[in-house]
Amino acid sequence: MTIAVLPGSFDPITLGHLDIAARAGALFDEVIVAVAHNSTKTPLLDLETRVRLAADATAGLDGVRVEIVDGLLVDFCARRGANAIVKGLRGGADYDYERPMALMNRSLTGIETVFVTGDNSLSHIASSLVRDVARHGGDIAPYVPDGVVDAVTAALREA
Ligand code: COD
Repeated sequence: MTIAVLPGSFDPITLGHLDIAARAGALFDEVIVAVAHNSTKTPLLDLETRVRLAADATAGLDGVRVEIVDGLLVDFCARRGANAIVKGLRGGADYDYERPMALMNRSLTGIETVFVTGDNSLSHIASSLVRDVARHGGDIAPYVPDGVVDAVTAALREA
């Protein structure tokens, strides 16, 4: 049984994240989409909403489930018996950002990070841009799974 952990802030989950989850699902028996509790970023969406949207979006993907990760990612991976961390790459900037984390995580416990190249047609999609477009009144529906537009709109109204 091979298990991969796909961590992120998922603030909100996008079609780019979903593409990586589907690709990881084809490579591993189980994929745990791990929603970070204590991200260094201050999220727009609360943890419960990010988890719910990720669970709804991945419901149709065999072997993919959603959990919350808090503390060190490698400790979570060890508790779940994970064989690898999966990260999605949109381009060189993602690689530069992810590479030190991959090396640190391997240095901590030996776990490998598998980099998956996403669909090129989704490579411009980032949660931060989605939030920015929504904040300025743009339509984010083409970039996110069902349910995300309403959740982001509600969160912005309350912010
Ligand atoms: N196409 C392909 N991949 C994509 C796309 C897209 N359109 N959009 C996002 N991705 C990928 C990202 O490159 C990333 O791999 C993943 O999806 C998640 O992205 P985000 O933006 O939701 O999540 P991040 O980058 O904010 O998450 C950072 C983590 C929470 C994963 C990181 O901070 C972490 O591991 N924290 C745990 C604490 C820890 O262990 N720290 C020590 C690490 S060395």
